[in-house]
Amino acid sequence: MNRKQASRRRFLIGAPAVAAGLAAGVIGVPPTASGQSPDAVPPERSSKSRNSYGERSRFESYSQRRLAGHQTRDYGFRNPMQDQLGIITPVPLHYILDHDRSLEGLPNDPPDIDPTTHRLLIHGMVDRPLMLSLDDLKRFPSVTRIHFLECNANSRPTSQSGDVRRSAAATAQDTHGLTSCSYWTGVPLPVLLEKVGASKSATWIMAEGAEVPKHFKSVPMEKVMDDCLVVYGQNGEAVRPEQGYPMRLLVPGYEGINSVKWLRRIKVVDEPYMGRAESTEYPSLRPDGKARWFQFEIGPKSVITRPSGGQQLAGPGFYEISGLAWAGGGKVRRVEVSTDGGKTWKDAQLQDPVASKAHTRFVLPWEWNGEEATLLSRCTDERNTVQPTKDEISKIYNVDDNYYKTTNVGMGHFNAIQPWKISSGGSVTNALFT
Ligand SMILES: Nc1nc2c(c(=O)[nH]1)N[C@H]1C(S)=C(S)[C@@H](COP(=O)(O)O)O[C@H]1N2
Ligand SMILES: [Mo]
Repeated sequence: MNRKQASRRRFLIGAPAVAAGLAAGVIGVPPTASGQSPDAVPPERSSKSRNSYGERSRFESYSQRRLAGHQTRDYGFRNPMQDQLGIITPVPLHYILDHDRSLEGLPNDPPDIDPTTHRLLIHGMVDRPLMLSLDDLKRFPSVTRIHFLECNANSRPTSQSGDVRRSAAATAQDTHGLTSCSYWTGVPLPVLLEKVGASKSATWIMAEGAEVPKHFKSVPMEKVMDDCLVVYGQNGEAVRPEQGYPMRLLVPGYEGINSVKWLRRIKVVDEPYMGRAESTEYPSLRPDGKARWFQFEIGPKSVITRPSGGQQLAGPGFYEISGLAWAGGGKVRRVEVSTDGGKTWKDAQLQDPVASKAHTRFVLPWEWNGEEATLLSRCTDERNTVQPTKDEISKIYNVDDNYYKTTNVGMGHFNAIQPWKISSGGSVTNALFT
């Protein structure tokens, strides 16, 4: 073993013990621990009743961040993905996106739904309309699957006031925090549609939520029959209120707006309903007036979460570059990482499990020499579709770089390769629009 390998080994072994001692946001190689012993036994504190719902350590402080300058009629929170380990988003940190609550003069809290009185109606072009309680739903055969959700506005380069997505100071939470990934439990929708005897000539469903503004969305029947679920479980417990308690539609790999929360009605129909979600707002508009319509599937995307914007490298030496990749079209096949601004690329290692339409953790060992560097990651999905650069997206939209500085128009599905710039002093900044 040469000296480099030896120090790397010490890092890997020593890391968990010393990580807690590092200042928040600082990442790097811990000092050698030879000749030292672990700290004394920590002080005991009286703790909460053992019967209560647990809490994390009081020393952990990462949290969701309220959406600033998003559409005023939307309310939500971004996920602190730069602090997340593995691929499952802790339920209390899952991003949130709710429409129209302020328009209706409603509080921002999710609707307070009693599961014993909540019902899901399945009707329309069916032989036997059905009214299901949560208990009824739980009597159907269930599946549990890992899937991400992502708002089509995630990473979108608009800059309403207070929005830092275009600034050098943006963190991964700012640029990519409107996506999260959970282990969902529920019933395949085709099973329920067979039970009601859905007509063979039906081509769409319309799904509606139970909240006062009654968000609704049309979903093509082909997608429904492929992999849609009605879920009631999230990471081993009931779907939490913000995510749609007691049940939500889950449309894996499609933009989040399809996954209707607080699901109370599914109507089997033969055309899309052309509500706001399909007509006026969600198509991605080009400056020349043309729009991409019915673009539901999330393209291949990735982001390095460590090191990422706002973090500070402790000094030259060994780092594990780590990030998340995902694709609405299936599994992530490959993630490449560049540490020299795109001149050369290396294959990152994909950590198990690599699930379909799920966040996938990638890692790459890296020796930082202390010079300026730009880190990039590029995802390829199982169909061999490759994550585009910003310039490739510009071509599709027929825009130049000035467009990004001024536009407040929604350019949804923005999945450009994200560059993080590392200064010689070790600070990490957003280099996408700066
Ligand atoms: N009933 C209902 N469902 C909804 C919404 C909503 O406002 N009401 N927002 C949609 C949008 S735009 C997104 S991105 C996802 C967000 O899901 P989450 O809040 O669980 O992250 O839910 C979708 N489902
Ligand atoms: Mo969304």
